[in-house]
Amino acid sequence: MIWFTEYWTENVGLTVKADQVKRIRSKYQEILVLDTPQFGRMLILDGLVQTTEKDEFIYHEMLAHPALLMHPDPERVLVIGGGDGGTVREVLKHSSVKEVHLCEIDEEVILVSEKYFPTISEKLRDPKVKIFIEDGNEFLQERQNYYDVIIMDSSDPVGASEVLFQEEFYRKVKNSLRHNGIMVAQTESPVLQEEYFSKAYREIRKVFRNVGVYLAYVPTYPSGMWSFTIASDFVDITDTKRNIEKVKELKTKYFCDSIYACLFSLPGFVQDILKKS
Ligand code: SPD
Repeated sequence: MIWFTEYWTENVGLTVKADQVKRIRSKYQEILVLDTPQFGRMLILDGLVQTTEKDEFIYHEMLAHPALLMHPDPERVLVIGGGDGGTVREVLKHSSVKEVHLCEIDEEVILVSEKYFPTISEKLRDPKVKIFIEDGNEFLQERQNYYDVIIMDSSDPVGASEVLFQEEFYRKVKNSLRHNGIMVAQTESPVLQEEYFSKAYREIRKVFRNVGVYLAYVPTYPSGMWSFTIASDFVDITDTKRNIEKVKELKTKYFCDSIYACLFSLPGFVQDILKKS
């Protein structure tokens, strides 16, 4: 057994007792797989927890379902990042979806997930899924006006992922969306990463007409309070009654109709951060 710590800031972190299952250095990052008594198996990239067997459903359900419900008829979906496959699995719960493109820069993440996280990666080889091992930023340039929903399942905005949190990138996302297109991105913790959170909101608002922020409780992410930012030019993303009757069919464990109905209820201090962003 070892003790692993993810440093959330210079002064605070998440420490778990664990057995090391796999540690490799890919072309892009260090990939670590741990078995922990509390959170089950954990996937860690460059020292940052990406997903755990115990709480992955919270993040993946909350990232995927609101945008897919708000879109009138989502057929083509792009997931950028998300090589573990959890977001793809949730997207495929929507029967209107005909095609899911997964653009992941690091093929090793996919291979490790398929070997060590079968319940998360189980839909990666579904016939509706096409995997592209490419840089998301370059990938978008070649696909204009194509997707109904684009989901940013990125790692934190450091290193290769930094560009995915900038205005220029969000413009590319917008150009790749069809009419009624919706984008949703994971946008960090308002508690411990206020700068990143606030910057993502600011940059996304420069590009899209309608922007909303919602939260979920993800125990293994910094502070546990995690944010998602959803945006569209043509869809009123504040209408959380749209398709609410479909929520029960999704077979989810965290996302449910009452969470959907009050998706944009935010604590006062988070509203204040957004107001001054
Ligand atoms: N601090 C970790 C944020 C990671 C967000 N992406 C996770 C990818 C899981 N599919």
